[in-house]
Amino acid sequence: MAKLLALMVLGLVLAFLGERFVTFRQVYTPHQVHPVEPPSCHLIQGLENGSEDIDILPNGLAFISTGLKYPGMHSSAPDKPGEIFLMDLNGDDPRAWALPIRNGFDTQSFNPHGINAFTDKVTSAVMTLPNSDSSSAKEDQGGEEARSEEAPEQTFSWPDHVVYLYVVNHPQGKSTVEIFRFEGDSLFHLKTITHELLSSPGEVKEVANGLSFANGITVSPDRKYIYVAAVTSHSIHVMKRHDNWTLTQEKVLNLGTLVDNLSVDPATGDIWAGCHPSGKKLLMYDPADPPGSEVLRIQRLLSPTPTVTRVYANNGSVLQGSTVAVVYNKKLLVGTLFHKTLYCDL
Ligand SMILES: *[C@@H]1O[C@H](CO)[C@@H](O)[C@H](O)[C@H]1NC(C)=O
Ligand SMILES: *[C@@H]1O[C@H](CO)[C@@H](O)[C@H](O)[C@H]1NC(C)=O
Ligand SMILES: *[C@@H]1O[C@H](CO)[C@@H](O)[C@H](O)[C@H]1NC(C)=O
Ligand SMILES: *[C@@H]1O[C@H](CO)[C@@H](O)[C@H](O)[C@H]1NC(C)=O
Ligand SMILES: [Ca+2]
Repeated sequence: MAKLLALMVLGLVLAFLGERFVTFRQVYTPHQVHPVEPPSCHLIQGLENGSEDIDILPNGLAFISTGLKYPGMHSSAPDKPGEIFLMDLNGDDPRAWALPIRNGFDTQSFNPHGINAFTDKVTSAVMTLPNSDSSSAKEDQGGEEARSEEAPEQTFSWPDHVVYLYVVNHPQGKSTVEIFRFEGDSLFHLKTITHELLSSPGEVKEVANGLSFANGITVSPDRKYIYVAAVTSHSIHVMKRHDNWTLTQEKVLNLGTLVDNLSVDPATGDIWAGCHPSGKKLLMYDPADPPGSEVLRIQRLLSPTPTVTRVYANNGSVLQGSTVAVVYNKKLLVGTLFHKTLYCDL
């Protein structure tokens, strides 16, 4: 989202030059937010300074990046390093805690942006989740605010699998990719990738054009379609992926809101979109008139008549600047650029 904002500012400048006036008008369309909320939602304790990206493993463990700082963009904790939080979505009342990072990683300059978990099959690996009594977990999620109910001891064992977390990091304004191995209760830093291609790709092939602000990208469960959120044209583009890695556009679904990230529910194939009702409020942050949040579910996107449901909408009084919505087993997590994190039972 941050890169998106920087580009949006550029887009606005271009708009003033008359080139992209339509885009400009769309970004600034006032959008009244009427509240919508699933019956059971609450904010997650300890995750109130952004949760830009969320990735959920097939077994219900969610990784959440927090504390993104990006030039020209609001941050609610400018002096606090970023962190990666973990949540186990299998319990009734899951809580989140910061994962300690081991192996000499510079946590002070950690500024995580996008994250992706990668699971590798190996011969044998067992991971243990800390229970709620674990002293490090208690300290990390903030003392007396910790939930009083003791979670049962949980053991995450996934024989034959090792989980790696790939994190886009912006330490001191640079861009790197950090690779961590998830150790059940912490992250073990394996490697920092600093490559010139990260900032200016050399060999690239254009596979799609004409998108306005391509941001969230995801793949259909059968891997045949690519879904791209085109933020400033308020739409999702559906591309068919051919065996030779070319893409052809199948359809465009207009959603009337700034679509940020997309995720696919692996169980149903539904698409979940974190959206921004007002680009203006997001860009020019005013705590007295904050940006709102919106989550859309798109069912049967490939059919002639997809169903779009506004699952969550709020004017910013509860949740500001939603970037991502991810589901696991009828549970919904909504992340934000710099604000809180919402959990709902669907
Ligand atoms: C959300 O967008 C950011 C870029 O703004 C990207 O790094 C991240 O991976 C995206 N998350 C999802 C779930 O698509
Ligand atoms: C969020 O940031 C503020 C300002 O730095 C800080 O006081 C607060 O403790 C942070 N909250 C969490 C849960 O990290
Ligand atoms: C790639 O495959 C598609 C579908 O089979 C075909 O229409 C297209 O011409 C191919 N493009 C190239 C560059 O080979
Ligand atoms: C946002 O909604 C709440 C409750 O629905 C309302 O009390 C508040 O006045 C609204 N704020 C703005 C800025 O519209
Ligand atoms: Ca991601």
